[in-house]
Amino acid sequence: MDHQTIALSTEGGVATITLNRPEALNALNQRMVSELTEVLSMLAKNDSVRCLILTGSEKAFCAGADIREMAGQSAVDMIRTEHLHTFWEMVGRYPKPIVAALSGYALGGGLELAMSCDIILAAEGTKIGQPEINIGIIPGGGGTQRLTRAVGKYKAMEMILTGSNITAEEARSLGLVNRVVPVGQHLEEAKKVAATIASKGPVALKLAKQAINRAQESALSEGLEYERELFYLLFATKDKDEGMKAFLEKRRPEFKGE
Ligand code: DAK
Repeated sequence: MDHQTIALSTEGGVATITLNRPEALNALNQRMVSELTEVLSMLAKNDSVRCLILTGSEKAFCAGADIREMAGQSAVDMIRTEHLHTFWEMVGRYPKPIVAALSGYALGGGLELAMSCDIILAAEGTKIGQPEINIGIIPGGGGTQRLTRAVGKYKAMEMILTGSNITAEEARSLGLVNRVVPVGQHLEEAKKVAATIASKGPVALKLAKQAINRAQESALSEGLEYERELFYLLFATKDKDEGMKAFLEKRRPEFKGE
């Protein structure tokens, strides 16, 4: 597919997807959702890619779903937009780590997209929120669930019921953002984190992500059992042999995802 709304670049095991609809502050329209779905599926199958970065521009990570497009849609139209559900499902269960690098605005579906990623870095002053209530709807891409798990019931209630934004700094203090960096440095910082992640064993990365995500949705005893099973499974990989051998031989490991 010829990409009109996103850009893709890859370097040393890290793929960077840049949202690119500057005229609409990177609002997610159907075209962008289709392009993201296509690129994410392709990168999931590409063994040379071990970590992804999702970013936008300095002015906006993403101002949410495209209101111009949604304005004319009925409930039935929304129910029929199968690709939307496929997309949100796919990002939420993506097999490789994704670092979100925010700047400017991360609102509505934009924040939901960031929360579906695994690590969130933000430039100073980034405005973060779920403003859907201001246009007569509620979050539809997981915001009521993921935000509540991230910041707790009361802050989530305040953000979602009032529709007001918080800053990157406040989001960091709430545990919603990993790190706040100076304006213009969010992508550089994300590249450093992603390069570190990309140097690890891909199978271990995948299973670690799976186990942490399970903690979000299961009882502790079930999560612990799941972790144990995945932990044992890693002892069947060559990467485990290589990682431990490299440690004992005092050299850097070369993980192959086997
Ligand atoms: N949609 C479409 N266009 C948008 C947009 C959006 N979300 N946000 C900004 N734009 C456009 C503006 O219309 C304007 O276009 P022109 O008028 O120049 O043609 C251009 O971007 C620049 O925006 P502003 O002139 O408004 O810029 P300001 O700096 O004054 O304000 C702002 C920036 C971000 C505060 C403001 O643009 C704003 O409030 N934007 C709307 C934010 C918002 O309400 N976001 C939530 C949208 S609802 C689902 C999953 C998810 C969702 C839905 C369903 N399913 C799985 C079913 C998600 C829903 C949402 O995100």
